[in-house]
Amino acid sequence: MSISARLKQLAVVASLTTALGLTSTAFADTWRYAHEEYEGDVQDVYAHKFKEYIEENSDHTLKIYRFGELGESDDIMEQTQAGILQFVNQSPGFTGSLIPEAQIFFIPYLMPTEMKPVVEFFRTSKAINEDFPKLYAEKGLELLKMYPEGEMVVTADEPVTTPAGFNGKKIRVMTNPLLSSTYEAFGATPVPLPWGEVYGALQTNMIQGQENPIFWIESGGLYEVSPNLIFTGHGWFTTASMANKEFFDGLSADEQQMIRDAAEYAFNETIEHIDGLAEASLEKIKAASDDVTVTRLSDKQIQAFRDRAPQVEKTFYEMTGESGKQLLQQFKADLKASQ
Ligand code: 6CS
Repeated sequence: MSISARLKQLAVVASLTTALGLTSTAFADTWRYAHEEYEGDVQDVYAHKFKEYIEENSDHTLKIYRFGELGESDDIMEQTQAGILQFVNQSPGFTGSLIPEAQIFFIPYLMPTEMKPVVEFFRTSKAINEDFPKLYAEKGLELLKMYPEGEMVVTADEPVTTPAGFNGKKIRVMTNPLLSSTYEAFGATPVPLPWGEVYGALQTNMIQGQENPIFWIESGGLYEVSPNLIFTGHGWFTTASMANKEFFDGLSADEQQMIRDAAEYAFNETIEHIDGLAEASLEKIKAASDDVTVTRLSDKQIQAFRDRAPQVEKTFYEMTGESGKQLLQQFKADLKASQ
């Protein structure tokens, strides 16, 4: 068959497909999903469970890209908004610069430190499951799940127990402005950096500390260059999985439901994975290094940091206006209901 005859034949197939209401998604596709972490880390567990469900319940395959394979967190978000990737897992620590309301997770001492009520909150919260999807949709994103990864722990060049102890210390923060305000309120000098620069900056003493969940402090080897772990109890590392909205809207209702079910399945499996993960990771860190110290602030010491939370809340209102105010009200009501 000549090339022009073949092209004509393809055009007929394409118009028939459209006439029958079939989209390209009726065929087996390879979808692309990028996240921010390494093999076996929490986002990687979530991604593989999501993949497992999709591949068992459809003809599609999911190709997963880990940290660094396609760039930094902001790069994979750009690629998703541009439709190059169908799915992305990006944490509000970075999304906060795109969606100011996502910075709500950086108001300190909003969330309890215990895991059970935190998980219940993510499962049942209207703010999380109804209000946030609308905010993400405005940026061309279909929010699938927000989920916790672990309690935030600060690491520094010495054990810090008071806001004065942070004076003069440069502490790395993820790149959203509210988190900088939190560390300013805590007495430190915040330094926003993408993840790829954190280890080197600690090693060369360009920064003197950072915050992250314990599993990440272990898997990223942060304890090697920032060995003093400080449990301040001020928040949880939260992350989110989402799809390019145009891609998602173009799928059939059944496929959209299958993707939502995959996200639900991945959420439940990930919650099981993080249960006990912080404790196990801390044991690994202690076994690997004699330099590590662990400081758990007393209630009185925590109060000195907690007293600084209202000024961060005020900054959140200034950054987000009426929309942020309503979201925070709902967020607090949902937290109360989940405890
Ligand atoms: O601190 C960060 O930037 C990274 N922390 C975690 C737990 N996951 C990914 C993120 O990029």
